[in-house]
Amino acid sequence: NESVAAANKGKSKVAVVRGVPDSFANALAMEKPASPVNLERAREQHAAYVQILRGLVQEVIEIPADNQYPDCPFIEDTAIVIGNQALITRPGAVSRQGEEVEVHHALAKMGLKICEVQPPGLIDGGDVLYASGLLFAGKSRRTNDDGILALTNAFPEIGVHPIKVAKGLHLKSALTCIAPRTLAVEDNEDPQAMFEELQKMTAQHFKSFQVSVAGAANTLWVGDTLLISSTLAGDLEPHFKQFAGEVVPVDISEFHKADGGLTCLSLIFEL
Ligand code: CIR
Repeated sequence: NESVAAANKGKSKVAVVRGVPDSFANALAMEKPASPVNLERAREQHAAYVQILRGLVQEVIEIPADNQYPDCPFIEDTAIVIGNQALITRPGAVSRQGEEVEVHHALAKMGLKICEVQPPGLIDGGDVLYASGLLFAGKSRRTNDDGILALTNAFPEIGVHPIKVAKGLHLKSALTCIAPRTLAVEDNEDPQAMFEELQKMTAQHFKSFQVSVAGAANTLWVGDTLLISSTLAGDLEPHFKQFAGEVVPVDISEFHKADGGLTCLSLIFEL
């Protein structure tokens, strides 16, 4: 979106992250992981992820963990920020409702314009893809029509395309943007159907890069750098290289155990 791009000119990139609570082993997971979450390793991996972000953005803001919310490191789900507007979500999982309160405070302090999702709306940021000026929202087990309506009202100048997420957790579990008009798409039936739906709505606006490993299409594109999961997408590093100046494999295996990917662990925007 050109008006958003113009408004962002001269601004600096900020990442907001949230620490790993002692309760992290109780984070939600669709399937019980093969080995239990190792809290110490999760904290090391989180610190390494934050360190990488420090090299890619001007400022990293860390919100302390809250033991009451085992899933709180997955901060992406609690807000959608575009330009100077933030939509504070109502997370779709009941155990996660309340995580957004501290994020609301932090974003308000930064001077962002804030609006909130009202009940019965539910939306997780993991279902929101902002790619090449277009906004897509997964209609998933976590995000409902009222949540998508709240997103539409928060960003009226952009307009939102809803996409059905039948199987996975979130829209961005299956596809993410890796370069201008280019999406990494998991090579499975459901993600392929989502990509086709997306193409229909946008008159073939996007190219796709097919990713064969489950979860490996969740990448994080910051500036000219693409973060990929070292454990899921490490073998694909040479292929990803055609899209970005630099590809950085990051080990977040402990977060994968709780269905988390690279996008989930931060909110990144221009301020
Ligand atoms: C959850 O089930 O909500 C967390 N265990 C994982 C959230 C992952 N977030 C994301 O993909 N944006």
